[in-house]
Amino acid sequence: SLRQSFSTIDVDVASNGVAVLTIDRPQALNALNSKVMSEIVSACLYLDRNHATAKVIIITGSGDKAFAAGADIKELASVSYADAYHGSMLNGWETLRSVRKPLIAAVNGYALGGGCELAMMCDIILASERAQFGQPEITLGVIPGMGGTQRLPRAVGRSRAMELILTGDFIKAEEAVRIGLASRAVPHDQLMEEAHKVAAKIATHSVPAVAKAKECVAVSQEVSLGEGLRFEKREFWSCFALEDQKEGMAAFVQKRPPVWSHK
Ligand code: CO8
Repeated sequence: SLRQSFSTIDVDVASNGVAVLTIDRPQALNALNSKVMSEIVSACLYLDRNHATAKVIIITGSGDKAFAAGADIKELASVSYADAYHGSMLNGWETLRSVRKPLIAAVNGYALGGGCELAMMCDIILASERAQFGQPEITLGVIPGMGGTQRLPRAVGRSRAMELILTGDFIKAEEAVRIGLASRAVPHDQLMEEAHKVAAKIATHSVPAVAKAKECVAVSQEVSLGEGLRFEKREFWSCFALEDQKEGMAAFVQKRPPVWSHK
């Protein structure tokens, strides 16, 4: 089974299409070593390819303390520049961008360094009231390396991102919501229930329409407004090549719920 093919993460896919991927190294605060990283990427790519099974993927951390407290410092400590440059260490991350299904980060505790960056690779960040976010790499004599210097300013603006990245300070869930890093903070014991609610609702929609909407928003983070609007217009009209567009609009007119073929 899917679950048995991984050792550092747990993967569960429910019949409503909601998959939950749990980083399972609570004793190391779910620190992201090479194995964890490659398993997260493989699991997401696998779930993305299998239309029938998962429609939305929730990523969370096991235990009560951490989503992920960063890359594994014990593993990184001895890496040489030559190894990192020639090796493929952590290169797999970029391929998470190719996942078409929505990724929801359910941040149950510390999301630091690579953990904060993993959350920012997701499409929606839901935070437990116990969550803390930060990019403490500067305190280790390095800088963020999995997208922090690029995604954080896009999420919260340049000044706030600079302050977080240059001080290494942590912020609490409420502050993360206020500055737009997380979409919502919820009581700790309701985090997974809320994440499931959001995921389940997304899973009721047309799979290709959801993928197109996600792709357009992702593109907005990379290109000029003009280019983005042109991309959106093409994707909007391309929806009319889908059976789901015919069904969705017919269902509205006939005052009945749509039955998606996801095609
Ligand atoms: N790596 C390895 N082990 C960790 C990490 C980590 N990031 N974080 C915590 N642990 C371990 C601790 O070493 C400890 O293990 P042990 O029991 O064997 O001593 C255990 O988890 C529990 O941690 P603490 O005792 O420290 O727990 P506290 O409650 O006292 O503190 C903190 C919690 C504040 C979260 C603290 O653990 C901490 O500061 N952790 C490190 C946070 C950090 O600096 N993260 C950034 C790491 S660097 C990074 O992410 C770079 C990513 C870019 C990679 C780019 C590749 C291309």
